[in-house]
Amino acid sequence: MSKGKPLSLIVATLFPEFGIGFKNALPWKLRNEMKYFKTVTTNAPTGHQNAVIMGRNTWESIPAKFRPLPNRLNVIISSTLSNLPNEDNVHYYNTVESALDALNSMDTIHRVFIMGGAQLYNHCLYNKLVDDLLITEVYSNSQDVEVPMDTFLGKEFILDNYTKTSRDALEQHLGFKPDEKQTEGTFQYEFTLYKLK
Ligand code: FOL
Repeated sequence: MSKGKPLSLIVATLFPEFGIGFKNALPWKLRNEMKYFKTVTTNAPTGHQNAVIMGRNTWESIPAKFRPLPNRLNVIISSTLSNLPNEDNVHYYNTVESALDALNSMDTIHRVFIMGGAQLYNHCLYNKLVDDLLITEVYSNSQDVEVPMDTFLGKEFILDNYTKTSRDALEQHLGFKPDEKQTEGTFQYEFTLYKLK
């Protein structure tokens, strides 16, 4: 394992419980939020591209027409490495540590993002592999309809070990000014940056 390229975790979570999924899918459809994910993970200087690291379940949750995610090196972590497609711009590793070692030695890779799911997020959090958390805080507007959730981030661990930064720090990190508080359907959300204490 090595320190090298900036390593960020990117996630949209339902507050206050830090729910992230239901039945191996996102529990909502937030068009502009997905656009933010795409922009942030794709933006790289000319001649470079970013890498997105995901677990096999997350890979399978991406609609076939969108994968591999274009203009990014797609890195899939799978302990079995079986039944995986052989595609351009898709690399496989057994562990996230071996993936990071390999990516750190690739000159054309700019930033590296951990994009889920829960197993990979929580492994990277508990092992303090990531310094920056790009968290979209999602809130439900609806009091009577509960959002179904069966997958969560380690909320206590995040609040104990990370601090939410200012909007300025977020803009500096991203290199652009994202939209402020937004509403889509029955959800409100806000883009934030948390840093390791
Ligand atoms: N982080 C954030 N902030 N929001 C998310 O929705 C999110 N989702 C995942 C990981 N981190 C996230 C994992 N799930 C696609 C689909 C599912 C997914 C991640 C990405 C996907 O298809 N992305 C396309 C854009 C699709 C579209 O335009 O609708 C891409 O090119 O990034």
